[in-house]
Amino acid sequence: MLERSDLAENALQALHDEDYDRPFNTQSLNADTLIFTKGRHGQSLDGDWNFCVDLLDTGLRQKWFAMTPEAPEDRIEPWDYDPYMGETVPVPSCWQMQKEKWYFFEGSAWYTRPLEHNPMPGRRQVLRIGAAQYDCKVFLNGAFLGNHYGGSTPFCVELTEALRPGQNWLMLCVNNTRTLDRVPMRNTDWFNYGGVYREVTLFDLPEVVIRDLFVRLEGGAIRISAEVDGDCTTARFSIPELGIEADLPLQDGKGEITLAASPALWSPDTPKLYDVILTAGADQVQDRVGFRAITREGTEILLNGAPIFLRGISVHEDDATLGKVSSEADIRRRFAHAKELGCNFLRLAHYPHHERAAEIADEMGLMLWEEVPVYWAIDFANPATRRDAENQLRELIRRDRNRASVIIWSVGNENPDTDARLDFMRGLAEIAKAEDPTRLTSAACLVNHAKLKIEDRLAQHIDVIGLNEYYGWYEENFDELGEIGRNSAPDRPVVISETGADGDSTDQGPKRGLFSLAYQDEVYAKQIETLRGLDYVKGMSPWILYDFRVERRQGIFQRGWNRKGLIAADKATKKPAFQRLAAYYGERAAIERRKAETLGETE
Ligand code: GCB
Repeated sequence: MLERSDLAENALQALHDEDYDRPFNTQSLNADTLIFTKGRHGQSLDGDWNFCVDLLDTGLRQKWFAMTPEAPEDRIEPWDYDPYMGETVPVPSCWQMQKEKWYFFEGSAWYTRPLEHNPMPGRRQVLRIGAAQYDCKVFLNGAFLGNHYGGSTPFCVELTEALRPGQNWLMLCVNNTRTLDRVPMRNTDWFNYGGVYREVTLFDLPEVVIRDLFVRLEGGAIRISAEVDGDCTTARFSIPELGIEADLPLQDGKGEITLAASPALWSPDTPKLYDVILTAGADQVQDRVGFRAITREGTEILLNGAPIFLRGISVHEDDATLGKVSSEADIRRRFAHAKELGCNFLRLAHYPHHERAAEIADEMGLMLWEEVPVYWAIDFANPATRRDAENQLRELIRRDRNRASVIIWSVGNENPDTDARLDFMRGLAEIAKAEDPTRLTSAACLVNHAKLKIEDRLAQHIDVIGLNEYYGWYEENFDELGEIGRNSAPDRPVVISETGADGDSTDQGPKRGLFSLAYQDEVYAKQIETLRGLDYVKGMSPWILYDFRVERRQGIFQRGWNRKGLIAADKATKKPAFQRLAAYYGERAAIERRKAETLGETE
């Protein structure tokens, strides 16, 4: 902790130092410091935290994190922030949703809370933050413990050494400023929320800690990879329902085994999950895992060897009152609406969604496309940007690779066709395969508008070509869509990852023309008519389930919202296009059922 005289000294120096944040931008909290937490019970640190917005980064300059708690009447120096008292906000939350004056705030904000600690020999304490948008620096009792980049993936930090008996002070500095080198960059079509908006948990762990567990069906057998920290040479793996019990030998903390087994396969119709348990030393984790194979062959996508059509819908994490916070109820409502639409698939755009989403999709039998925010004009030539994107992808995959529902890792969306982009995104696709060879990769690719044809150099490096097309909306000549369809002969499956039109369902919405509900419905009708004839299109996830908040949409029918939702922002009012898509998906599902029946008869 700083002495008082240091504080004064420090305040002065801080006025002249523009390199003040350099020591804190270490990116030391990353995929390699994550700890597997499924099946663990931690102490929730959710609830009220002291809070202060800090536009000028005064806190980092003056080292607010190092101030010794002191009653105001005992202080001999003026403080510019009171970390230990004063205003609070709930965690998780987005500050934009807490006070109107913070609605457009972009910058640093400080979160502080006390932490009681009762030291026990041989125990380790690890803090896990579900997500903080975008850069989060962690301090404990004045010591800087590391920082994390990336607004939608979890990160862990070990507190053991820095904790002291009794009361401790935990401080987070969270910064949501949009900059050129971030992922995403400065310009997005979703709202730049800020804050600690997912759960914060403290885990009390033994000395030997299971860092990672990856369980999947690979080549018809069950394959298990584990990583363990600490002195341990063998872990024990089991799936009680399958009668599986096996030793997993570890070398330098890592081990892999393959076990012959015939589990019931997971599918949307039979979303069967098994409890899996890994024990290492005194540590144990548990997960619920489904086994299935997702592959591609020519232009087909195969689930457990059978061709499927992805009846999907795209969805953001956005809520009129909660912002980017996703409650369990919100995720369940999202999926219930998708089911009502006839979906078997959702595109979780454009960043990793709350981890409960994939767990719930596992149980409900929905397939998912998960994605990192490599969106539009990323600074592809910048190595720091690449490091950040690669880390976000690794964190997402390590978080969710035990989820049978996740069938696609997407490495980006609508990025300009440059050499730097190709190198960057090909690299991401390779990382996805290295981290997880059991899923398909994709990205929203490009169309050559001169040749009217799907053409993207990235396509040969991914499994599924995602295509965002807005014929009837941004592209007015609808006939071109059919032409693109006819001119293209992709060698792999295409999924229409976006299509749609705005429809303003409020009282101010127009009765006809652009932004009317009737026009939105008409676009869906024409899209369905054109796409249904394209054999290589193996799925679609139109844009989007709900209207969502965004700064860049300020037209008279938008007023701060992207209104391409099939359901309005109240998450209740369905627009006519909802029924239009539901009717088409009903028809497709019937075709799929008939196909499956004939296949069953001939087998
Ligand atoms: C797109 C983007 C998506 C936008 C959407 C739109 O192509 O991928 O993020 O929100 O179009 O509404 O313009």
